[in-house]
Amino acid sequence: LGKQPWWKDATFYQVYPASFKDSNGDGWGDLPGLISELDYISDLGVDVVWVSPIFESPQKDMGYDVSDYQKIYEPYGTNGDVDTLLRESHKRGLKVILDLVVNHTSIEHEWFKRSRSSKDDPKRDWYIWKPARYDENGIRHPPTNWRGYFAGPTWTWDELTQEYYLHLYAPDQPDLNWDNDDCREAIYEETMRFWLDRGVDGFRIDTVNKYSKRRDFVDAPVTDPTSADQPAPEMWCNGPRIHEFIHEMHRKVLGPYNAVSVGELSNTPHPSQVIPYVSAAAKELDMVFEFSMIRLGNGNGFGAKYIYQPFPLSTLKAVTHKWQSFIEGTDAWATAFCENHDNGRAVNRFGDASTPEWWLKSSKTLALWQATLTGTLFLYQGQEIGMTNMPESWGIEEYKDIESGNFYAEAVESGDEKRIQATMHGLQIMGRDHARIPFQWDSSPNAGFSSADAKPWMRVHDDYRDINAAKQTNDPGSILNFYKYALKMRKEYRDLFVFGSFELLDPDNESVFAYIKESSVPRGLDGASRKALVILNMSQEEKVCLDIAQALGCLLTEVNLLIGTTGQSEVALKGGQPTLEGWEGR
Ligand code: TEU
Repeated sequence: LGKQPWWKDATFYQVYPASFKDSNGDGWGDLPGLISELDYISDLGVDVVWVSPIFESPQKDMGYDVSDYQKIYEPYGTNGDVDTLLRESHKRGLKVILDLVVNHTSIEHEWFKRSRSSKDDPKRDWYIWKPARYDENGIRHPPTNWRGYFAGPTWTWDELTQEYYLHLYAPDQPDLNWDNDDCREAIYEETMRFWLDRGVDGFRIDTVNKYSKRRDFVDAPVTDPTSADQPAPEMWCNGPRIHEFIHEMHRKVLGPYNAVSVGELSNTPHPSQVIPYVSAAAKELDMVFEFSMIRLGNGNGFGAKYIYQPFPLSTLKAVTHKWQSFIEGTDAWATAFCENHDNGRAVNRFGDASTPEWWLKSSKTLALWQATLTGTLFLYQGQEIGMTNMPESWGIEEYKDIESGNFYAEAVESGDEKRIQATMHGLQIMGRDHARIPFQWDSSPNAGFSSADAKPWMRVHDDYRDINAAKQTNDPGSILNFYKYALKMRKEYRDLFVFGSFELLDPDNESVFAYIKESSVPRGLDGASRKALVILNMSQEEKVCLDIAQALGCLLTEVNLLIGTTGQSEVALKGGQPTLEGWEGR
């Protein structure tokens, strides 16, 4: 393998701070709470903690709307708490990365207040301002017909200076103008070096491919004639100067600080577009999150995101294969993940949460899938205990996310009962809220997230007495202990699982997901390389096991079971045939 950067075989663990652990009973998670659980995180066997945004913010989008990059949002704690977090983490051999949200700021940020104050303000050009268009009746329209990610137009009219400003997300999140040199320098200095100087190890970089907008500001093609606003990601994703900007960020900040970086790369489904961001020679980003897998089930077109589109297992397999093998023969690097704070829980989307038995079995099988994938592995808080989506019986009032609220409101406005129901159904599977409910620590009131008399900012799941970390810590057959074991195995056989190649078997099989990981490191006297066969039964039905020896091209006596979700060392024989139980993985 040669010498590899440390972050390649590291496992990252994402903490959503508002929902992880509340130390002071205000119902909102905080840094002292996170610090108090660092032993839990470290015992899991992960290497890096990624903390979602903790900066000063009006919280219109849960801190992805920053009003002061150098100050911690008071309910989370203080800058001093960050120092403690860094010290206590580093002591345990954990690194810490923060969430860097610099495509946009909050409207409450000083920069934007200055920018909107006058057309002559030196910071006017730090945001994207455009004059209105007027039709033949003198009615005012935005400069383009673009639809934003959270529904509605990407432009908001500002009375004071009589122009529109651009926002790809909420009107409270105006886009910064990266074409302005001073603006970029301020981002590097005030949002990045400030925290790197304090000892932060790197950043998860929000919406990293949207900094360079196309300069012509033209209308997007009309794909939805019923709407005033049209999907237009090609107007702002992977724009003309994007690689120049990211390379500059690397040269001026990430490189000199030796900071690890993982960028969020939505709307970029072609390997040829992804490679330039993560090729080592390009010196841009260490890693990115490519979205094809995490988007499975989303409806097409912006307005349709929450109209659920069922997909067959073969699609999940094909997408996994594509984003496992795209780095072969390149100097680029991959990531593996199936959860984050913007999506429903994996067991509800890719596993089976229909009964406690299938929940347990499928959560372990998903763990085995993730732990055997090539690239750097990212876990999301609660994934390791199989936390599930909010119950379907919970009404729309339990959904707090701005995107959920806006898409639901849009459906209601349409007056179309079918669309309202379909949107609710989609939200129940894919809503961003599911991942944001309080972490289930134990069976005490409020799941041990907050004190018993507190009112958590999101409702605690009804099932927390059955699904919680304390219970699973003491149960050798738990999902949590399976994760710990799987992460150890992943490290021990890193040449196979982290660095190995990926070969998909039987791509059309709609029940069994099987693949071979092969190491490039020769072993034994004959110089042959080690292989692992991963077989995951992604269905409730028993399935005849494929011919293991044949798949691996060796004798069955040469095959060892490294890990299995049932704890059985032998494959069960049913009617003389080796058989996998429902949702068994080996
Ligand atoms: O998300 C960016 C993004 O493009 C989406 O994945 C996002 O989930 C949204 O649902 C698109 O419809 C990042 C953050 O992860 C997200 O939480 C923020 O809301 C967003 O940026 C804006 O900062």
